[in-house]
Amino acid sequence: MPAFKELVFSGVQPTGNLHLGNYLGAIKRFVAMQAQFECLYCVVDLHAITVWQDPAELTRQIREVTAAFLAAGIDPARSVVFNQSQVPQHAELAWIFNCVARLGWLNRMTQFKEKAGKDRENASVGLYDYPVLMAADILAYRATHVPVGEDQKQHLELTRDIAQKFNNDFAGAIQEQGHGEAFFPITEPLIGGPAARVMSLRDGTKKMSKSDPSDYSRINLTDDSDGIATKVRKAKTDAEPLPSETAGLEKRPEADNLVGIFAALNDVSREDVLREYGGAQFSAFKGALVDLAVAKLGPIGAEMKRLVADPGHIDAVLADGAARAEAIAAPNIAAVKDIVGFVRRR
Ligand code: AQP
Repeated sequence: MPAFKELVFSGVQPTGNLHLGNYLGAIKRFVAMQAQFECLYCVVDLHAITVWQDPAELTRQIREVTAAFLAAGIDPARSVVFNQSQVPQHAELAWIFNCVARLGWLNRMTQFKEKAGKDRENASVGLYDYPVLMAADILAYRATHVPVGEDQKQHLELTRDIAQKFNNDFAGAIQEQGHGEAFFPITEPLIGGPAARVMSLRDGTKKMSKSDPSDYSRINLTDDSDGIATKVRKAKTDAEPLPSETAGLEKRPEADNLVGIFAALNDVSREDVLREYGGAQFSAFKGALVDLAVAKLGPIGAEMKRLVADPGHIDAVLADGAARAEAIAAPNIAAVKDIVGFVRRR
């Protein structure tokens, strides 16, 4: 595999209720990556409409996710911050990838099965095709690294399969046109840390999710201190005190979840947390977790509120990011069209 320039891409859907899972599994890590990589962070509005979105709400939520990016510490001068629908190359490449990806591959995607539920016949074609668009999002930039939560692992494997198949199917043209052995990198998923999968506060076996009907299942980034405190205090736990070692968290999903959240918020490991709180009752541990969560999330929520009050500024950030994103994607997609054999305007 030839060496590709290191580039990070990731996205978040503007589908409301941005929560602690989105923050710890994704956005907080996006911020950290800026020190090491050139990064593109995308508000994936084309993905959002795979399920019905009220138009006015969608507009509001695109700005709110952008505000969350900025409030959390993504620097739009350094990283490219934009919304997907402003860069037409995502949809263009998705169509070409629709013709590379196989039905059998998509049929295995568990997220579609979960999201479509029993009424599969009534799900949108877009929801089924979601992972192909995600591959296009990443590969339009020939991104080499993608930080995501664990729930996206299977989709990233599909991205790798699509890149590999495209490189194989078009190997001759890729070589002839001077791109070497492969046009697309085999993207590296960056999944990890103590909060790769943050679970619901009401049920430690279910992922914390935007669409959970219970607001007590998640901490929203816009929750105020009282809201955060109430939700942490009401979080489901068991009757035992915290163990001193991580092995003691096995088969205790709620305890494991709260310890993981504490560790991720404080940039330490589960082991470090248990070294300090092993033997503590949940009432004491939850008190410490409330203080930590309010200290870390309070300023982000406040800054989000300040930023969304100025939609003109947010829209300008997105427009600038979209122009910079398109400047990277456009030559890549032009090259893909040549590789595939399309005749194009020059
Ligand atoms: N619970 C989670 N723990 C860790 N990471 C998570 N992510 C989502 N939930 C968790 C990560 O957040 C990023 C953005 O997610 P998304 O907006 O693209 O959509 P999603 O994964 O579908 O988010 P939800 O909350 O789970 O939405 P619904 O309820 O609609 O299914 C991704 O990197 C994701 O891994």
